Amino acid sequence: MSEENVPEAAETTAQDALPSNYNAANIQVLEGMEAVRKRPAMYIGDTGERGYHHLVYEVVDNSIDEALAGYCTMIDVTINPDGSLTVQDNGRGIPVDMHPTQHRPAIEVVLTILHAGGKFDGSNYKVSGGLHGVGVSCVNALSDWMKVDVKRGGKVHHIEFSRGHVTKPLEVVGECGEETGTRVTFFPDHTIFSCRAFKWEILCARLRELAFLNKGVKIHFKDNEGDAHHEETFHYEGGIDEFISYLNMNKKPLSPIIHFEGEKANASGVPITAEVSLQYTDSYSTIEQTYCNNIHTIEGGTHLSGFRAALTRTINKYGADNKLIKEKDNLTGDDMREGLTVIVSVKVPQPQFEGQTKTKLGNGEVEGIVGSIVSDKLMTFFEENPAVAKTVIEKTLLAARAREAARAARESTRRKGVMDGLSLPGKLRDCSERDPAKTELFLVEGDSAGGSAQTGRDRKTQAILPLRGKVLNVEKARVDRMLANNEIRTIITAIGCGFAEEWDISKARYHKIVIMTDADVDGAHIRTLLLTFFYRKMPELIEKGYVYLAQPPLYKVERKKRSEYVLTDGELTEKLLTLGLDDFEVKGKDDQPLEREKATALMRLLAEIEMTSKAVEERGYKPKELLNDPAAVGSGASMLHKQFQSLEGMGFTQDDYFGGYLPGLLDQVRAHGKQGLSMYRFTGLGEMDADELFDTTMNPEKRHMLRVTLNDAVKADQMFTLLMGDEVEPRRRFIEENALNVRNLDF
Ligand code: 0RA
Repeated sequence: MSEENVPEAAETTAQDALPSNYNAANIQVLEGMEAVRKRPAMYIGDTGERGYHHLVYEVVDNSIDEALAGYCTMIDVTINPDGSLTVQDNGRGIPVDMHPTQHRPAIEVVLTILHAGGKFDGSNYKVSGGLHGVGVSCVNALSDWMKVDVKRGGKVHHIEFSRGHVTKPLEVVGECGEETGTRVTFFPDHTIFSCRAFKWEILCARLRELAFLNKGVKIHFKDNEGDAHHEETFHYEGGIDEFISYLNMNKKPLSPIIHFEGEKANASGVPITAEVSLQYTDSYSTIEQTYCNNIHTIEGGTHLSGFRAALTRTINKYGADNKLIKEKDNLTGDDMREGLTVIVSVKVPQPQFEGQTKTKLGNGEVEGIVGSIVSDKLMTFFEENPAVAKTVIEKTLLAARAREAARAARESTRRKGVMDGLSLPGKLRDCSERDPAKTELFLVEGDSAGGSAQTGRDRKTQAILPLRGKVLNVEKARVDRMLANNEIRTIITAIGCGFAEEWDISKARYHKIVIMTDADVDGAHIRTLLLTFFYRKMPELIEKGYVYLAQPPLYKVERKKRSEYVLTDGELTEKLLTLGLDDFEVKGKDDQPLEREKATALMRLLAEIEMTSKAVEERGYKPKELLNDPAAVGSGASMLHKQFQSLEGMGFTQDDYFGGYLPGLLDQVRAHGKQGLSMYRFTGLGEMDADELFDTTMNPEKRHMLRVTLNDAVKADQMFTLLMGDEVEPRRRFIEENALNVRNLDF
């Protein structure tokens, strides 16, 4: 079809050329949309959770482009009650006039022809663009339906599609005066995707990142689905500098935030821009996040190597010139990056993405551009701030010494065969199966639970490693101290992937590593310490989804000689209420019995109110006063408000609660549920015998396990720093703020 070479003038003037040409255009649309639907993964990566959310990024990227071009200041993203999603912006609006060669409204062309999302005049290159940069037409092809409204030229235009084909042609539906903008609503095609819903956390992380990367753009995000109703606005005038302070919010800074930016034409005279922001903290870890055209380049590339080379060069030169670094100090780039948080963001006209996941920037010219702006400006910064330079270099020297000590420690353990899995730790009770895809390693708190687990397990596929005492907090220890810790060394050896430079995920001896700790404060602490270790030192285990949390039951409930295990407090309440409502009549305000469904909803709500009230009281407040104090803020106050609104929605008043009538009702129902029931609360894994532990927690047929995932790596980093790091005040504040929402502590 691209061979069809009709002169443009003939096309636009000769009316009778239209039908056949229109047909050709139709075929182009048909083929394009079908191609995407046939091989969706080729266009958006995959059809799971990642691809599902990628649809949103493709649409938002168009709005970001409008913002980068200077026409849009606000982007509104909403998850709708029906599971569809809306992206609205105040940009110029997608053009709606007749397309000169396609003889259809331009908007139809933009939304149905592959790669037609770019600007028509060719003067603008598209700098944003999703990972695959496929454009909004792909989203259309993969949506069960899409509805688009455009405000442009004083009119509101509307068009609808299904699976990439027009179902309602473009029409004018109203007037809008001077206003302009685009609103796209779509519902992904569930015959193509395995994912079923948009996740708040995933979208939040990306939208926040986009707001940091594109300073000044205001992104408003709202979740109207289910009873969640979250809402957040991301707007950062400070751009990537604010990104750095966000990333470092719980760390102790050793330097101010240092910002560089520059621009340079590439070989064809088109500008490449680079922006770098960095800060040193007293942490032992490094955060390097690089972006090209707003795409997170996870595998790095030329912008990262340009930055690293310049940092090493500059520190070495400044250190040598000022006699802070000697030849024998033998510093490496890694040493110079300990405690560093850096964002590198480049905008490149024709980016080349390489690597396994196509997230490695390949454009060679970028290396020099980033390198030269960093070298020049960092040297100037050091010269003007010698005290900061000295602090940074001292940290670097300490890192080098620790690295040398760690190397010696590794060398000696390797000689003993510990690191390569040749000699497995004596405490490990290994399984017989050798295919790691079929095996599981249980990290068990305490020797007694370890004993039960060892007796109860499936010897073929389940290995047990009992852990004695506390695991080292790797957030506060350098590598040398870490490798001197027995517990840590044993875990490294058992897993078999090695460590640091020798790390090799393909050597994993188990594809499930299950943390099994008691359901008490100590257990939670050990779990967090282990997660910190995996997250900081073996992140690939988490990325691959190899790390799990066992879910041992909290209660054993017996009734009529039948016993049952209950996992959580919430589940127990639910159980008691269900049993309690059997043969029990709950009366409403009008003295009429409530339907079972309504009674259940009421009891659930009352149990929630009871829980919130308790938490509020523990913090020294009176729920009733808090509710009626217009100045009251905080999670407790807002939660109570919502709960009492729901209660009023069911026809009850505050007095019904605070007067004691409703709490009495709840107690009655619970007491009724408890009749003939015996309950036992487990305080530790050690209380279960081998069979019981296997049945409830380890048996693959029956158990519940949570897979540890990373929806928001930035949040996870902050949380580990916060929970395990040195700063006391932010931790106290965090725990206080989240006392009502303990679930937040599990990431
Ligand atoms: C093509 C050309 C122009 C704008 C857009 C597309 C556009 C697309 C989307 C998608 C979501 N929001 C959007 N906003 C704009 C340029 C229009 C002009 O030159 O006036």
